[in-house]
Amino acid sequence: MTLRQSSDMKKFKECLKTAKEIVILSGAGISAESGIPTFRGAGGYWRKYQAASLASPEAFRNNPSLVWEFYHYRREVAAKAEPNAGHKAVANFEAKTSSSKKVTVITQNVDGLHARAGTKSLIELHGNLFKTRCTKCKEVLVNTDTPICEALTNRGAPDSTVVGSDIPIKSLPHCKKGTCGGLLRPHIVWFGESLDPDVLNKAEAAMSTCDLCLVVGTSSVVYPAAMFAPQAAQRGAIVAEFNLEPTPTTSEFHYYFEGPCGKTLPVALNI
Ligand code: BJW
Ligand code: ZN
Repeated sequence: MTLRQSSDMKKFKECLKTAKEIVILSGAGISAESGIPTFRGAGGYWRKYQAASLASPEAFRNNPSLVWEFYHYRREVAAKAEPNAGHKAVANFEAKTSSSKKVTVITQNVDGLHARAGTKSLIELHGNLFKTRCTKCKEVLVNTDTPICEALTNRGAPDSTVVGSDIPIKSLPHCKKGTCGGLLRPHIVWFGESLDPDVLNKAEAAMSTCDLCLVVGTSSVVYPAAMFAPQAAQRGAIVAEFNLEPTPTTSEFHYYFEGPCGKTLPVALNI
């Protein structure tokens, strides 16, 4: 589909005023201004590893110690980070329009910053850094302990000169439910894993009825999230993208607002 694209903020705000069901689909870019590295690009490395190479079931099977060090580091960074003007603009918009509009925030982020900014109607597509799942009994629990286990104290340094990881499996976090004792893993959707069907259904339901979608700070290369907004545009919903640079899907959308979303969102959502 080829659209005549606009960066006319005034026109976009008119659409926002009249829209009844709005989805805000966010990615790592919305948390970049809170100091959380994005996945693709220069910041997407921990030690010598690209983040994506540690976010996989194979990586966890091969070296759970290394993967837990990586997630321990990420948990510490996220816990110390604060929601920024972009997260706050989204939460304020939801709060002030809740009686007149249905607003749903679908995030690919696992850092918890949308919730901490006050967003209520939130779908976390890829899980949450502060939840664990037992590899044996599958119980999911919120866990904000820092560190999550004694053995991770002073571990997880991102320095590329640190090599290997040798925490014995018995010292990594384990399930405390009854006699289970299974190894815990982060409750995160890794590459090649399916999204939680309930979570995916909720996201697809919101996407299928929205009349306006804001796509914020995502490279739109990871599926299934990458196809949500293009599909919405194809069935006639208005889609506006907020990013530092064009993405593979930009040409499919009606509006494109370039710049840090900590600056563009507070303007766009202030109606
Ligand atoms: C700013 C900014 C500022 C910066 N202001 N903007 C169909 C075709 C091909 C492949 C597949 C397919 N369907 C499924 C797949 C396989 C795979 C996939 O998509 N691969 C692609 C890479 C090709 N998908 C999956 O495996 C998914 N599972 C699945 O579909 O199961 C069924 C299935 C499996 C296999 C085959 C077919 C079906 C699961 C995906 C789970 C993704 N998990 C991760 C890791 C989480 C781990 C963790 O956090 O520890 O989630 S990957 C990583 O990417 C993370 C993110 O949520 C996700 C998206 O990244 P995001 O948010 O877009 O970040 P970036 O860094 O890419 O982009 C940041 C953007 O912000 C940039 O555009 C910047 O310009 C911008 N920006 N500062 C505004 N201030
Ligand atoms: Zn268990």
